[in-house]
Amino acid sequence: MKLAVRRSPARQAVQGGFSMVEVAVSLVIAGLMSWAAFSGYETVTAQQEIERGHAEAQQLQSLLRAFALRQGRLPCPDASVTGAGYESLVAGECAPDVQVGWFPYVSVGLDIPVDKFRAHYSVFRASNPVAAEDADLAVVMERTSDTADADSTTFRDATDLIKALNNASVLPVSSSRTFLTGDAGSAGPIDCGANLLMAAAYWIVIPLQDKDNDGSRFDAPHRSVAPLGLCASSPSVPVRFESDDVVVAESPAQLAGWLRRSLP
Ligand SMILES: [Ca+2]
Ligand SMILES: [Ca+2]
Ligand SMILES: [Ca+2]
Repeated sequence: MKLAVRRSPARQAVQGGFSMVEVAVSLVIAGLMSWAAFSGYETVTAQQEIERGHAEAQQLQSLLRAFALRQGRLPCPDASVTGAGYESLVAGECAPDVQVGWFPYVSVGLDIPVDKFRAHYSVFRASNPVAAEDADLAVVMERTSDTADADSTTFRDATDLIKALNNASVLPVSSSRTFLTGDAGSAGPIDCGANLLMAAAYWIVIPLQDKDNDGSRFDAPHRSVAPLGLCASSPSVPVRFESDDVVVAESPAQLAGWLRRSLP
């Protein structure tokens, strides 16, 4: 049903004038709103991406821990240039000089993600000819003098990795092994040369965007070209103007504690 509304010619003219003003005003408002909506959208997207980066990093951390518990070692990095996703093994063992590379996605049962989520990964390695003092976390080794008899459940298992982690935790922090620097806050400056904060059993860095505009998604202090550095900023580092890299890491003592709590 239609309702007919009668208007006087004068009222129609006034109404026509209002309409033009209204149109002009509403155009301006619409413009402002879409501008606000657009910039808001960009902020939300950047925030969502960072949250997704954190979620990805936590998933990799969970997989890494499960791998450690099951295998009695940490995964070997993928040292290939392009990152095919496989551990860099030689005769079934992590190649001796491989401490850092791409995260070995395929070897731990994952698909390789898109570039902005594709992580670099470093593992702590300090081999020692005395097995009881060895701290090479990427290698399975009997470190607690168990023998390979049928009754032994602790031969070359997670307890031997815990031994290696304990050995690692008493070594002085060194720039020649996987380590963390500060967070530009309470953990001190982000300075891989001057602030060797602590040894890390491993670190994982997800690059997201190229915020420091050097042509690589990885931002300082994380190196993007060979040789990759063994240094990552502390996981507590906030998102900064010049870096949105997401870091997860654990000290040897932290990972040993998690393994002890998780042992059957
Ligand atoms: Ca053992
Ligand atoms: Ca970045
Ligand atoms: Ca960069």
